[in-house]
Amino acid sequence: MSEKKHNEALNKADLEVASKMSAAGECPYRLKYHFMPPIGWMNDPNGFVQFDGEYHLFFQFNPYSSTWGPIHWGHATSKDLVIWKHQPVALAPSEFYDFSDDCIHGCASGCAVIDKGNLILLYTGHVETRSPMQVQCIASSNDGIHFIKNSYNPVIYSFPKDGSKDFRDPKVWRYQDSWYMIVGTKQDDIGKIVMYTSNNLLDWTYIGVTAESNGSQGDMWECPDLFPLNDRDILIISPIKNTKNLSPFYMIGNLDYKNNRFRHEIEQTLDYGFDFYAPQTMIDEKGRRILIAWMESWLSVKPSQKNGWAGAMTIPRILELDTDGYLRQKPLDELTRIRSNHKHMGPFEAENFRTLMDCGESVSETIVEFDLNKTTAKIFEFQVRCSQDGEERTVIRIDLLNNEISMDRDNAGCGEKGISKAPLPYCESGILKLHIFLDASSIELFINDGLCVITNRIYPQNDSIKCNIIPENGKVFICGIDNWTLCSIWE
Ligand code: DQQ
Repeated sequence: MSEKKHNEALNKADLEVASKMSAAGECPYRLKYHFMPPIGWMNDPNGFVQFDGEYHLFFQFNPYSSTWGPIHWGHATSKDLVIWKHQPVALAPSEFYDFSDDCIHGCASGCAVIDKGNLILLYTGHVETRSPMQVQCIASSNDGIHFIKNSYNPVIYSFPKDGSKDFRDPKVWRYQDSWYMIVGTKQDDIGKIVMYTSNNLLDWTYIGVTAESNGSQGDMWECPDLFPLNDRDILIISPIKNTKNLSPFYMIGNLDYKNNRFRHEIEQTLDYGFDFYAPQTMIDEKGRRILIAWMESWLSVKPSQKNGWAGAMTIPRILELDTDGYLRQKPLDELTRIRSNHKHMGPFEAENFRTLMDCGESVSETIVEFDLNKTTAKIFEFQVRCSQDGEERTVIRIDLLNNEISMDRDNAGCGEKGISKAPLPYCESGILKLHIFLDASSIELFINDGLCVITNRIYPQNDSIKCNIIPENGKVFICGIDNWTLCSIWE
């Protein structure tokens, strides 16, 4: 009975996608090698997993509009995390625990696990007008494409005594012989994660609070992720802003299963850009811990909305722990497959404004290394996506006096403005390496092999493709620049 309702809602959503798909394709801001929805609105990545050799990415999806609305789980698969194939919608609001007549909320964020050869999705059913407002649910599939909601849903109905009605985004993993689930929540304006355990994914026992904000780390913790990396555990949180302007952060520590406590020594911002939220990780069959995030932010101007779509994912990033204990995020190796048209420049010195010919294409990858030992300028800029007259530009500014690196999009086109600032990572060798991924409406900057990352959406004109280097009061020494055009992953 309920399967019928769900299938009807899924068919309706798929028909909507099929009928509108060509419209979005016309938009100049469609990305060439980043994942994005076929049409409609997309936010958080969900259920990121490898199943039977194939990568699956689900996402918060409203097929009916380019703004947030009745939330479905969109779905795509990939053999290499580079080329994606859109699949039928996986989950649609249809039941008392995830559907309401106002149809605003629905199947909120969650994760995927594999159990007995089935692909299992765990998600939050959100009905704003009901109490409890958010409940945890489960759906399963044996072919990885068609999902049936469990008749036992919701598998967690009430929020725990340490939480509140904001109780969402389950992340589940297996440890020894049990399943563990963390869920984001809050109480008295303190963001928290709470933990449950289960033997069968259906009956869950509450354990308690695993970690919580120290008062300045957000009043609600969304989309938690907790996983081992080498001999440490990493906890990732997307906090709702409290007094500080918080973006997703990670903590490096250890999870004490016996006492259900996560203790950490290191806390860092995951990405210093404006457009990075709800990151989710998975471990693949090669043993790599891979992260992907929503490359967008809730409140920004989104120029693509008038063309019927909004939202994109970052490129996948491999997470590694450095010998000094810090986290590095490295661009997925497989992305080198879409490189073409390689150009190399350098070494050279620049003393004045200089345009780097052949280096600013709108869909490209650039690696530039500066030798800071030989550089005398204390401040210098590397500008990308510049118009011929230089009026339009996205500015990466290196400030050696204040040990700061920033990305200024005040003149970057028709999107949101603002300057993202990050501490310049320490480099003993004196070599500063910038690894820049440009797409039609995005820039991701990896600094010193991913010790620091800045991700932003930018909306320059198509022909703003110049690249300039601008030293201030001194010389900049460039060891070399490598640049590639990147090919489209979409047919
Ligand atoms: N977005 C989802 C929630 C999550 C939030 C709803 C984070 O489940 O907490 O679309 O972006």
